[in-house]
Amino acid sequence: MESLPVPSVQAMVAATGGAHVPARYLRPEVAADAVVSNGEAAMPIIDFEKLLHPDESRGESARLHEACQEWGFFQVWSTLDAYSAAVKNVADRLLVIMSKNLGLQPEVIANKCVDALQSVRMNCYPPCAQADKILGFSPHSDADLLTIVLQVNEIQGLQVKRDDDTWVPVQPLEGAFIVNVGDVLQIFTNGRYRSVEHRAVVDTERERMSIAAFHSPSIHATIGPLSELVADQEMTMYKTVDHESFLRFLFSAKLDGKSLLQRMKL
Ligand SMILES: O=C(O)CCC(=O)C(=O)O
Repeated sequence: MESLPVPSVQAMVAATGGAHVPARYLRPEVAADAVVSNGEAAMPIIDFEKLLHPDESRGESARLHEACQEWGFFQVWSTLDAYSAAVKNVADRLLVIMSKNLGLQPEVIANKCVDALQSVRMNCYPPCAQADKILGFSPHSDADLLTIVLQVNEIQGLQVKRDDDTWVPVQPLEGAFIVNVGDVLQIFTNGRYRSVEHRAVVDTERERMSIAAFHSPSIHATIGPLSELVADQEMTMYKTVDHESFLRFLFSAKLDGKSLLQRMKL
């Protein structure tokens, strides 16, 4: 059977700006159908956090049950709070294991993170026809302890700088976070752990999105090599400053490679 060649919708819109719609696409019932105004019959919204909360799950679960029976459609509301709490948990657990790997008591880094700071940034990189001539994000290292990045739509873009100055693209892995050591962890560990420069390139055709969650110690913590790691005979590589001074360094520095670490060097 031969198929009938029809122009694509995009081509039609491009040709007439959408002014001319071929007869076979016209649907008179759209104008005739009753559409209730917004709010008159709002689709159920389920709060995902409540659904998982021991005290509130019963009520929310009943609403979910009803939504499935009455509507068969519902929206799930999950705030960035739920996401940020989940990634903070991942960061905290990784920091405990890292402490042990460094020969420290598990809580040494965690103790610096009571009332830790966390910030979350959503990055959106529109496509660009000249993608090979631009960058989505300039080379930089992160000024925190640990960054956890979710590549939302699994389009490659993040690149990590290696010692030989080559850039290695990070292959998005479905369901995986990308974690990178930040400047503060490099300073805490007196250089044992490396905060590495990275950048983001853009795609020629597809938009890319990522969510980066930055985890830093408490504002009251001092930023400097951990005393437990700086043995008498080991050279201390970085200054110790209070967190506020560190942040002042950060905000007065350009987003330029590892310039912040350079300023912290002794
Ligand atoms: O988009 C990415 O994958 C990385 C973003 C990033 O480096 C940042 O937000 O600091």
